[in-house]
Amino acid sequence: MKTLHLICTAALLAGSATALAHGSQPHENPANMAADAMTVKEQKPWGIAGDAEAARRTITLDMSDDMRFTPAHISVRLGETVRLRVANKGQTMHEIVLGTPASLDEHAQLMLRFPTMEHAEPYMAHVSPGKVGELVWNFNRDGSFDFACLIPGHYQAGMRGTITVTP
Ligand SMILES: [Cu+2]
Repeated sequence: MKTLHLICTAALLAGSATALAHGSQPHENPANMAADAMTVKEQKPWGIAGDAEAARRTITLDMSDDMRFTPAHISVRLGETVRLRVANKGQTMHEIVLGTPASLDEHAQLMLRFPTMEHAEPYMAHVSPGKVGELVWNFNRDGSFDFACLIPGHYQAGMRGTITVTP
């Protein structure tokens, strides 16, 4: 069941990559409609893409080659739109991906199986060594969530953190 779902997800990702490569017929290709739909804000269990103008607070996280986020825990208020600035203090590529433990586990397994897989969503930021990345997220669901670096090996080495969203 799990395996089947992973394969389907990979097929979907491959399909949309192909659509982007051959995007000359915007209204005839159902795959292009899927690509268009990706620009619409999608509600996730851990929140929704935020508007930069709505961000009243910036939280800065450091990412390091010892596979740690600092801080490894952040707290936000329900409904808050936060700008997350992620500074890569290391010599290798790192990323931050927000999610639930289950969504991150699943995504990490995909990354292991398809290491060159391109992924880009509003709830993630890939940051080159020495650079600072940013994402804006609206935490409109309360609960406990996770963030992680899903680069193969990093997640498995414990490059994760937690987010508490309180009403
Ligand atoms: Cu990393």
